Amino acid sequence: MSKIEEVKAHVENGKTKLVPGLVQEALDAEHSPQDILKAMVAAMGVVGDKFSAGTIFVPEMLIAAKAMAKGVDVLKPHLAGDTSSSLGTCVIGTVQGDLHDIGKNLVAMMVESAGFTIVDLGVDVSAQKFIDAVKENENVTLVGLSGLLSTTMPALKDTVKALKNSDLTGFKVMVGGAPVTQAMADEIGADGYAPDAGGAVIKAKELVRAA
Ligand code: B1M
Repeated sequence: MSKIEEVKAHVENGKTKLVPGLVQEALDAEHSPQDILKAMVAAMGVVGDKFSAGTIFVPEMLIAAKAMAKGVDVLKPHLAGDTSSSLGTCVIGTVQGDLHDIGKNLVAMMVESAGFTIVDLGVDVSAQKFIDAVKENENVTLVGLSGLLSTTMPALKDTVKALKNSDLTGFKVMVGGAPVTQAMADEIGADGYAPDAGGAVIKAKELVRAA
């Protein structure tokens, strides 16, 4: 088994203590940080499939998420890019009712490395909290909304609507998360959508530079 396969297997099995060391060993074995990240994301896909199949339950999902987060901590400095440009502040969070934060954290990390200052509101964030954060922070050019559950798609829609109907200006709204699509983003009036963290960087820059 290659180091990268070991990382994947240990994330799947929620080996929180072993994953950071294995990620470091994979880096030392000259696997690219992007490939290691891809393996960890794939591991979470397997975890989700097992949950759907009823072979694992919420605690196992949670521990796998913790293992992945520990691995991402080791990868973070290796994924950071050019931070020399200043593209303003990105307020980001997972919408109300939703506690999933791994994808949102990856997007925040990559968008930060592209030159944005990040204000991360965390998970289960109400529309009002997003609005307050736009008011309270300087030079907000982007608001990022993440949603992972079908049941929180209405909260995503309501948050976009509340931001767009507020008297605040000067920022674009980007949405993402597994159930979100470009068609849905268009329908709910978001300015942009990205399917993954790499795409989020491209879309964030495009939205802000076009403003
Ligand atoms: Co939950 N969960 N979960 N879960 N969970 C899913 C999402 C699910 C698909 C699993 C399944 O059934 N197969 C399913 C949702 C089904 C649906 O609604 N369509 C589900 C469910 C049902 C639930 C609960 C309801 C389970 C229960 O209690 N019975 C519950 C809900 C709790 C709540 O939120 N209120 C629940 C709880 C949890 C845990 C807390 C145990 C844990 C989350 C821990 C944490 O995040 N800290 C968890 C986990 C780990 C998962 C899976 C297994 C993995 C999610 C993940 O981290 N993926 C997930 C199954 C799956 O995704 N296949 C599942 C890896 C991550 C890198 O990908 O988050 O998609 P992702 O992010 C990507 C893109 O989506 C995109 O870029 C990211 C990076 O590439 N992206 C953006 C994300 N946000 C973006 C924002 C952008 C742009 C792109 O712009 C701003």
